[in-house]
Amino acid sequence: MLSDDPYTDENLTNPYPLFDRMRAAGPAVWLEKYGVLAFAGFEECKEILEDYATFISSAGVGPKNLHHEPAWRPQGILESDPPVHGPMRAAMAGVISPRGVRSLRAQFEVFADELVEQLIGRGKFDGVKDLAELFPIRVFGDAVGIPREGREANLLPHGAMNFSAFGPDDERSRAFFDQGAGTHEWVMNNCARENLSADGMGAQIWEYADRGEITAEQAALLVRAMLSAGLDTTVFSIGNTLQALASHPQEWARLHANPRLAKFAIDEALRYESPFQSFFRTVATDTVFRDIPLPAGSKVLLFMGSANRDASQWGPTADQFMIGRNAGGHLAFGMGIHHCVGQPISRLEMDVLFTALAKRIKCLELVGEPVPYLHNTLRGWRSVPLKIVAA
Ligand code: OVM
Repeated sequence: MLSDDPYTDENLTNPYPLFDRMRAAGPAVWLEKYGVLAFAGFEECKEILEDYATFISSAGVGPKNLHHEPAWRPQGILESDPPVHGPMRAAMAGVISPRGVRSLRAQFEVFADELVEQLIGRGKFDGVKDLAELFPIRVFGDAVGIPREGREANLLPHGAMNFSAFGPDDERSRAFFDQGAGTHEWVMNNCARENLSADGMGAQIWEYADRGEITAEQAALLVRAMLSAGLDTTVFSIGNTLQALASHPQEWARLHANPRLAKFAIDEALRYESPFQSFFRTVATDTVFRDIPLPAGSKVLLFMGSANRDASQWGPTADQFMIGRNAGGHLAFGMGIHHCVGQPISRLEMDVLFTALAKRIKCLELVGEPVPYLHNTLRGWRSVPLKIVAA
C-alpha cells in the first residue's frame, strides 16, 4: 500500500524514484489516494497487456468504468475488445503498414532536409516548437490528408485533452479539457470523407467502409484515432529524443559518426523517457494474478514508463541512456492486440528526421534548462533550447 500520488507536479517532473519504490514494493501496489491497484514492473505490465481477454479495454483505458459511466466521446478502436476490435484493427493496420507508408519516405525526407538546413542557419532554436512540433504537424497532417489551416491550434490541444482522459479527473486534467474546448469538433469535421484529401491515409480508411469491411461510423472513428493518437505522441517522442541526445554528448557523437544508429537511438529514447506513461485496463472476470485476487469490474493501472526502467528487464544500467543497447521490446508502444498500430508512420517520421540531423550536425547542445510538460499520461517537454553546429 502506498500513500504516494504519482500525479503531483513533483512526481510527474521526476517519476523515477517513485517508480523504483513501486517496483521494490512487490508485483503490485495499492494506490490509496486513487483506490486502484497499480503495476510498475516490466513482466507484470507485459503479461497484463498481452492478456486482452482478462484485462479488457471496452470498459475504457482510463480510471472510469465505461460499462457504468458515459465516455466523453464515442468509443473507438482503443476502447474496444474482440470481436469488435478486429475489423477496425485490420483496416488501420492495412493503411499504416510498413509497405503502405514506404512511399511517404521521399516527401518526408525533402521536408526534413529543408528544415534541418533552416535550423542550421539559425544556430539556436527551440527543439519542441521549431522541430518536434513543426515536423509531424506538416508531414503527418499531409499524410492523413487534412487541411493545413488550423492543425497546430487544434491537434495539439486535442491530443493533450484526449490523453488526459487516461489519467485521474483532477485539476490538471480539467485544465487540458478547458484548453481543448472546440478542438474535438474540428477533428471530427476533418474525419468526414468529404473533407479528406483523395490520396491520403484518411481516404484509404474510408475505402474499407466502401468494401463493407467496417461501418461508416467506424471509418470516421479510425480517422479520429489517427488524428488524436498520432500527433502528440510523435511530437513528444521527437522532443524526448532530442533532449536525451543533447544531454548525452557522447551518444550524439556516436550517432553523428554512424547515422544508421538513428533507429536504435529512437528506441532507446522511447524506453528511457516513454511519451505514453500509463493507462488502465478493466478486469473482465474474477481472477488471480501473482497471488493477488482481482475482482471482475475492477481497474488496474499500468505504468509502462516504469516497466521501461525495470532493472530486472534492462539490467543495472536501466536508468542510463545508451543508444548502443538493445531497447527492442520496450512497452512504449504497448504490447498485445492494442499495441500502437501507428508505429510504422511514427517510426518513419522519427527515422527520417534523426537520420537527417545525424548526417548534418556535428554538435547538438542544450543552451538552457528544458521546461517539462506536466501531463497525467504524456511525458515530454514544453521547450528544449538547443544549439546546433553543422559538420
Ligand atoms: C481514438 C484513439 C484511438 C487510439 C488511441 C487513442 C491513445 C485514441 O479513438 O481517438 O489515444
